Amino acid sequence: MKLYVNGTSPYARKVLVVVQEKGLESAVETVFCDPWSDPAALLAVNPLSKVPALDLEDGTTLVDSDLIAEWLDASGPAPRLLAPIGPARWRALRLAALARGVTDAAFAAVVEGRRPEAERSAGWVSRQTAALRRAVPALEKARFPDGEPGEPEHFDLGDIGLAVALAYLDFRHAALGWRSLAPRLADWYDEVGRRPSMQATAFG
Ligand SMILES: N[C@@H](CCC(=O)N[C@@H](CS)C(=O)NCC(=O)O)C(=O)O
Repeated sequence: MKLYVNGTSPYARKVLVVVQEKGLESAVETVFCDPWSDPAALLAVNPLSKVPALDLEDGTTLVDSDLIAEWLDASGPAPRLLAPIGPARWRALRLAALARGVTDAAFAAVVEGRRPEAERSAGWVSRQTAALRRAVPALEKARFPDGEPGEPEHFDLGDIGLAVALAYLDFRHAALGWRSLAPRLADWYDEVGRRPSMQATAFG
């Protein structure tokens, strides 16, 4: 199967981390492309011209990072990155949704900054930045509810979304200083950021 990605997309990185955590590197051919230039090969897989997009052997195409991550988890080998229906699954999905919202706000602010100057909205960027300031402490609370001890060895789809969202804040929003908003999350991130899957998929 072919996975369309680029090197600076947080959505693509989330899926690349899943590929590594599942040990699927030899089953997945990674194709780097620029989605903003509407390359024909990507459009054939994703008419939205967004990465990530996955082209399966039987011609089925999957778009959207969360769908692709869940599909790779369900159809690939152990370890399972999403628990069966029950509290652990809801915890992971809740965390994944909040982390995705942080990624969306962070990415929207970056895209806004790339528009021609006359078309940029400072108000839109500050709305996204305010959302990030509120959401980072909420992420910490969602990851460590009521003093629950950290489990760095546990790295499910919720944690992967969270780790990649924080990595993207470092990459594109260093001025936010997210670590001072969520010191416990910062310790957790220092730990999980050393995982081979995170190291092998660094932005750039
Ligand atoms: N909800 C999608 C978002 C994907 C997305 O927006 N990808 C960006 C790269 S970070 C992209 O390809 N943008 C190109 C465009 O919007 O034209 C997902 O989770 O996969």
